[in-house]
Amino acid sequence: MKIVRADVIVTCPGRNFVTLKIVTDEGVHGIGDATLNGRELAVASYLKDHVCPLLIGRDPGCIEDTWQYLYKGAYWRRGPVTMTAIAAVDMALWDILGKVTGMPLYKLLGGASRESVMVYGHATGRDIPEALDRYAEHIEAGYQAIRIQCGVPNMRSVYGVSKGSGMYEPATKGAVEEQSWSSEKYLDFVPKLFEAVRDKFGFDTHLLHDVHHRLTPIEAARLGKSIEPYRLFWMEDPTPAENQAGFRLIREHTVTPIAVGEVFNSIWDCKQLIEEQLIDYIRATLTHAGGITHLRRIADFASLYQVRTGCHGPSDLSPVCMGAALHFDLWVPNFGVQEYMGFPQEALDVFPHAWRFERGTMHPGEAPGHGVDIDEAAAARYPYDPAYLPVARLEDGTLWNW
Ligand code: GCO
Ligand code: MG
Repeated sequence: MKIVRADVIVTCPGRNFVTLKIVTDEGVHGIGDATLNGRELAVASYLKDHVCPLLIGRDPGCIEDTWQYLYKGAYWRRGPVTMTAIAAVDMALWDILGKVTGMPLYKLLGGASRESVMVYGHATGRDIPEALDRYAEHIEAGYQAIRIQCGVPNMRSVYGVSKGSGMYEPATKGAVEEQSWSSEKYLDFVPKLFEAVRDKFGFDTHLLHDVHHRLTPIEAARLGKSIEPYRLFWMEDPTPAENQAGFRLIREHTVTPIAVGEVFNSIWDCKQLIEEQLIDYIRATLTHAGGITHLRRIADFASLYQVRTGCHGPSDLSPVCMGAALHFDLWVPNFGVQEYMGFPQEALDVFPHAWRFERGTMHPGEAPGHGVDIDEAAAARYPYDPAYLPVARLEDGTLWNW
């Protein structure tokens, strides 16, 4: 079998998504997610201008060789744009293999290690009472794991809290939104949020929280220590992770589990974090970390150190990534949890999918491949609409980590 076409589809059903569609001479097609929030067209161009021409004539079954060819063959290794493009190819090729063999992806990987995939949802509020209401709704919906984010008193804006009543969506159209940040105010306030959750709901749900790269290592250590009584499932991205050794400082002070990796795109970004056991959960995901072929490598390496997976799953990764991730999660032996934010209805219409949600757990379904397709006519009704992620500034105007 040979690849005869590779097309890039950019669409905005509620938000922007980039999808790669690969077609074979036998008429089988596979799709992969290539969405990099706020930088979508860079990946679309990388694929269209530099990768698609190389795919024509290749055997779609040579998945590993194609991965190595695109990674080593570019000479310029790693980086979010390159690795997202490679991931889309990889996801589409696994999809084709599944369709050709008639097997769902999780079976190709080695079969299910569990009955279903535990997902965590987002409970967010402008203040503690509102956040607790959202938390209660998640318990009601059956979630066993819930992330909580909340507005901080006297701080203009904060990561993870929606402005209106709708779904949280950080990317904005037009001008880049400027948010403000004070680590001091946050650190004084946030333990009270967790205390309120545990006081009201007890310890039966897994409690998660995203620090979104805002603290220094010693501040993160202080946070982790101060929230130990509330026994979080994890504190996410407590500090930027370019300097992996920086996490030693956090580890020396606290037993609060740490999850990192949503901005990682290669095993090299987390090698030290994993082998020194500086984290508990690796959050790299298929779309940004080289697809199934590479994420499997990361997960296998992590398993040697009892680090479990906690794949990133925001609404800015498409339903294609969600489907493929659920197959991966169902198989991966060292699974921790999967993030699930949900999607706007228009996005679900553009991407018909076999995956399903049921009371806090998900299943990828039994369709061959990853079980997600694209309705191109529907996609064409939603043209690309540029949007940017916000930036954060300290209260004196210094640009900070968003
Ligand atoms: C998460 C993430 C997201 C990111 C977003 C950026 O934990 O889900 O932090 O909310 O901010 O994916 O595009
Ligand atoms: Mg995050």
